[in-house]
Amino acid sequence: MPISHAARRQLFLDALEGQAAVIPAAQAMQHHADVEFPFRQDSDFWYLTGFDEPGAVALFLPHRPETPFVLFVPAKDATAEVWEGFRWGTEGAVQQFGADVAHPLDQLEVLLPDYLNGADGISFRVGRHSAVEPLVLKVWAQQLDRAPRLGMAPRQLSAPCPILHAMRLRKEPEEVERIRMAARISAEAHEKAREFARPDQNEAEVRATLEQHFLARGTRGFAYPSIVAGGDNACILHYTANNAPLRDGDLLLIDAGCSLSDYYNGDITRTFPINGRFSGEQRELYSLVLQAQEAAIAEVRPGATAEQVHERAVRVLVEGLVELGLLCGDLDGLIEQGAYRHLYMHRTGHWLGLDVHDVGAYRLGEHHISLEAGMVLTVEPGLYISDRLQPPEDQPAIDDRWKGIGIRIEDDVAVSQNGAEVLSAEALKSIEAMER
Ligand SMILES: [Mn+2]
Repeated sequence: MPISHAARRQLFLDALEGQAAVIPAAQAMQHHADVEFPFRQDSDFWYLTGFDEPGAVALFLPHRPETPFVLFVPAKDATAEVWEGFRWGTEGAVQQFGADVAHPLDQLEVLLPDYLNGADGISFRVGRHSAVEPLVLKVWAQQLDRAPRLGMAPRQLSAPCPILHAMRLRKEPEEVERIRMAARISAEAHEKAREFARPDQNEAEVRATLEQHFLARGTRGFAYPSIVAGGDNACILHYTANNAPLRDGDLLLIDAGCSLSDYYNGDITRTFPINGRFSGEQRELYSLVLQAQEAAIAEVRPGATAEQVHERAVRVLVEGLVELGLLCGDLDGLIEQGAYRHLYMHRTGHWLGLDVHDVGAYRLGEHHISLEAGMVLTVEPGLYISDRLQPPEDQPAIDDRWKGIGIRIEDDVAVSQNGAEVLSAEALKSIEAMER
């Protein structure tokens, strides 16, 4: 079954309860001079429309049941299309994308007041859409001004995110299938990169291998800037320079995933010895991270929480670090005080979907969100012992033999009816598979 944007729109319209929603597309972004970045659609807009042109605006109007879905799109323009490519125009918006009515973008300002008239409220995310926000606020202000005479006006401006992001957090089976595909292609790229990598290459060559595979497999390319980090560079969590030589004896950490044509993403991290053999210290730490990751994945099931998954990883890591003499103190005390954070400073995972760090709450107040079948999250513990690392006063100094080691192992995991499915399992991670 293909993904049904129409079914999502119906659910969204029902949940709006009489409020009108204004959901803008992403704008084209300038790279330099008259050159733009490759276009990336806004995920909320994409989720509801599947329409991939910049600058468009979708209206959801439950108070107008005859025409609840209105699209404003870039107008057909023969000259512009010669330079920038095909546009669907208003006819395509209706025929291909199911809009009840479509208008050229330049009519938004004139027509928006009328469309929003009669709604109980306006649902619009402030702070994110600088081109559309002044218009929405102006229309609302005008309606409030006229309310005493008209006898009605939208009473509130609300955020669409709680509705929309609760929907996006719970993936349809067709979405899990797409993430499975993204994870598979990403896993293939990791396998290729590990087979390719050798001492004295540059990080950039390994990056090229990964991204060559993403493109050859028909994806849009990387989902986020690939991290190809040899040795100490692996201790920079968002390292993207990817231009240092790979040294014999170092580990190589690769955090990379592709984005499919419909924007579903893979997000995988693997770490392996560049020369094909772990040193003793590398092996100790790698097997500890792997043990933590497998224990954390084993926690993923309906009814558990992302917090429990994180806590499990932390407990295994801290236990192992105490055993290795890299932490000292009482296990529970170390965990409670976060005394491990100089070695493991990030969370164990995040939701994964149309955004790599996907939308959806992790907690509501004090209540942690329970995992449900159809949710997809990453599980990615790590350990980072930089050359520059200064442990806190009350923790042991770290011997040089442990320095310059950064390890993370990350898989994409779908919550299933009775447990979990590792979508990225085709990227190997056993100690034996990492060596050659
Ligand atoms: Mn991740």
